[in-house]
Amino acid sequence: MTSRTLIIGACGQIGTELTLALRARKGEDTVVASDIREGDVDLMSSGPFEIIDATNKEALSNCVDKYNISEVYLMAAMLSATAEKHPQKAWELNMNSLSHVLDLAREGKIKKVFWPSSIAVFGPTTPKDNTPQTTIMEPTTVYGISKLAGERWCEYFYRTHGVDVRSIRYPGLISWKTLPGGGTTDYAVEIYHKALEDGTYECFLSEDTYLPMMFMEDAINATISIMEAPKDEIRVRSSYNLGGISFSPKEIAASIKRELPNFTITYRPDFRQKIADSWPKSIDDSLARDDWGWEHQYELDDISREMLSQLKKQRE
Ligand code: AKB
Repeated sequence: MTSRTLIIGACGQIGTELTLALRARKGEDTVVASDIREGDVDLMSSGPFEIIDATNKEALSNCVDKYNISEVYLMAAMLSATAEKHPQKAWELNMNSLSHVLDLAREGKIKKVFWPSSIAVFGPTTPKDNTPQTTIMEPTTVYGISKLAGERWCEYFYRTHGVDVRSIRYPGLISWKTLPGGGTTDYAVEIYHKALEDGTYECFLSEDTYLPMMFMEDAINATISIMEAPKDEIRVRSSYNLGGISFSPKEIAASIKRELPNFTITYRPDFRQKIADSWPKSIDDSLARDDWGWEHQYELDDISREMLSQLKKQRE
């Protein structure tokens, strides 16, 4: 039987675009999408889809057997802001799903695993500018703690059981196809929607809060590149820093104004400000560039042009 790829959490912000990109690349039938609930029609109609709770090991194992799965992308997770409201649930989802997938790989049922980490693994004691790959990591959010623990599990399973697991520390991701849900960097997507709907946006972070960010197309390219790289090029088995660009709410507003001169922004920081303040402002991703040839394409103004033109088309 043909071996297939399984995306867990396929209806989320990254999962949706990753599933469509992998189907275009590998063939629609060979990429199985799964999530706890139904999602985008394009995604559901373009290939196999299964409802699966990522914390249910038996359901995962049955799906792996049913479709002869050899590669898994585990994209299901509760993000930083929602996780602060439901810490126990976040911990269970983020950790149990990873533990099940790593276990299935250790048992030899899966050959290769992708698992997303995040800039949230860093904390207030981490150097903030051009944050190095290896540095102080004392995350203060439950999401960050789960991602840091997950990184240690990945490296442990690689070293102890030879599991071929690969990972990226994603920055904030900006996309027009699917809305993000429950993250601290979500403002950088909401702002484009509000710019077109209302011409104004009230930002939940302060104007000078710099965070590392990336356009979704770059993130998808990075994800596929790291998974397709020869095994011996992947020297980091916890997770690679991935930077892209870095900007503040004031700078993204200025970039939108270049396209929509009447756009205005106001600031009302909420509980997410504290989370953002604990994260890096920019990331040193030279190891990803050296090891598997990572390169970003989109700068802030490219992202603004693309976001506004795609969202305008969706509204027509
Ligand atoms: C979040 O804001 O929680 C995520 C992340 C940076 O991992 N986008």
